[in-house]
Amino acid sequence: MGSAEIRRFQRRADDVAEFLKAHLVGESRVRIIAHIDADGIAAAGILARCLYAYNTPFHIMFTRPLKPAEIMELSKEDYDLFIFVDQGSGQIAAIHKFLLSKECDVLILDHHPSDFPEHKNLAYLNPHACGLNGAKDVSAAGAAYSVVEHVDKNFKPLVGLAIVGAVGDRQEFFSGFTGVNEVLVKRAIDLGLIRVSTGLKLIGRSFSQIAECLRLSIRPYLPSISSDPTACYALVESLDISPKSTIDELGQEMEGKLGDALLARVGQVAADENFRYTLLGTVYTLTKGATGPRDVRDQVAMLDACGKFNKAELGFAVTVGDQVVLTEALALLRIYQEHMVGVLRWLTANIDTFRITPHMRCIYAEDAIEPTMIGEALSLAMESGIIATDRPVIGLVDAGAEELKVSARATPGLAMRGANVGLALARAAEAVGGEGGGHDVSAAARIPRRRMDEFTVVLDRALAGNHGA
Ligand SMILES: [Mn+2]
Repeated sequence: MGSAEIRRFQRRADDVAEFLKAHLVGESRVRIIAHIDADGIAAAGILARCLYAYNTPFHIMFTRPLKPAEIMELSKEDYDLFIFVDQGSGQIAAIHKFLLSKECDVLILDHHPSDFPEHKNLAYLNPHACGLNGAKDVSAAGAAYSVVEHVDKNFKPLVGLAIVGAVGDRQEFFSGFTGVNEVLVKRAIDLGLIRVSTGLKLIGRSFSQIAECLRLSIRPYLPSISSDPTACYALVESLDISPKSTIDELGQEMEGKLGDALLARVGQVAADENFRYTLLGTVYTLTKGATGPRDVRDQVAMLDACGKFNKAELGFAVTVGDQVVLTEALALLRIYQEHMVGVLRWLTANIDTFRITPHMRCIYAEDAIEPTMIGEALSLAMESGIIATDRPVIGLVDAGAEELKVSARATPGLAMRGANVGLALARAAEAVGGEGGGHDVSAAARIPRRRMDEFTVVLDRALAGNHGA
C-alpha cells in the first residue's frame, strides 16, 4: 500500500475533523454506537476523550453491529449527531433510510468494506474508500485517532489507544504493521509514547505475577504449563525468580532465560512457527498517558474480556482514565482466561478427533465448548500450534437441542491462496436451511443439528470451489 493512499486517508480525516468540530463548538447532543470488542472500545475511548475536552454531551452504547430494525428505533431518539464506530459500513443502507432521511448528521468511523454513497449529512472515514485495506492497514481506533488528531494536536497522546485497536483486530503480522498503522506506531515511538522491545508476548506480562501469568496463558496455550499451577511455580522457582515479579520487571536477560525454559518445557510445539510467533516477538509498552495495563496486548485482552462479558463500559471507563474500575476489568479478564485455558486443554486432549477432509479440519465438540467460545478457541488453538494451519479449521458445537453453532477460521496465508471461509460457510449453511457468513479468515453460522453430516460435505465442496477463485 503506497503513501499516496495514506495521504488520501489523512486528507479525509482532516475533512471529517471539520465535520466533527462543527458539533463540538455548538450545542449538539451526540449518540455513539460502538462495536463491542477491543477495537470498538479503544476507538470509543479516543472519541470520548475528544468530546469530554469540548464538554459535548454524549450517550454511548456498545453492541454487535445494529440490525436495520434497531437503526429504525435509533432514529426515534433525539440527537443531533449519530457516530458509528467500528460498524456502520455494513449498515449504510439502513443509515440512509432511517437517519439521513431525517436530516440527522451521521459520522461513520469504520474499517469494514462498504459502498460509500454521498449525502450532505454524512461524513465517514474508511480505509477502503482511500485504496487501503481495512483488514490490515488501519483499525477503527486508528480512524478515530486520525480524526481527533486533526481536531486538536493535544490529542496526540491518544495514539497508544489506536495501536491497542489495531492489535485487538489482529492487524499486526509477522512482518509488523502496514499502512496507517505503521505510520501511527512510528509516530508513537517518536513521541516517546510507546516503547518497542523484544520479549514474551504473554497476557499479563505487565500486571500478573509470573506463575499466574503462565498458568493462565491462552495465547499461546503452553502445553504442560498452562492450567498447571504446580508446574508453573516449579518453573519460576527453578529459575530463581522472585515469585512476586511480573515479566515486565524481570529485565532482558532473565526474561530471555524464562523464554528458553518455556521452549524447553512445552515439547515439540516449540518448533511450530505459529507457536513461536505467538509466544515471542515485539512487545509494545505504553510509556506515557496510559490508563490500565502498560502493555498493549494486556490492554487488548482486558478490553476484549469486558466485551465478551457484555461489560464493555468497564473497559471504556478504563480507556478514559477511570482507575477505580480497573480492578474489576482485570478480574473479568482473569475469569475469561480461566475459562478459555480449560477449553484449550480440552482441545489439546481431543486433537485426534478432528476429521481431516481434503479442504478442512473439522471437529464436533458437542457441548464441551460454549457457542460463544468456539470461534476464539479455534483462533487461539491455531496460534498456539495445537491445530495445524494447512487448511481451514471448522468447529461445530451444540446450541440448543435443534441447532448447531459453526465457527470457521483460516490464516491470512490460506485466504491469499483463495480460501474464503465466509463465502463457503454462507453457501453451505444456506444449503441446509441455516444461515451464516463473515470474512475470508473468520466466519460463523447456525445450522439445523440433524443436517450436520450433509452440511460438512457441502462445506468441504464449497471450500474446494473457492480455492484459486
Ligand atoms: Mn475493528
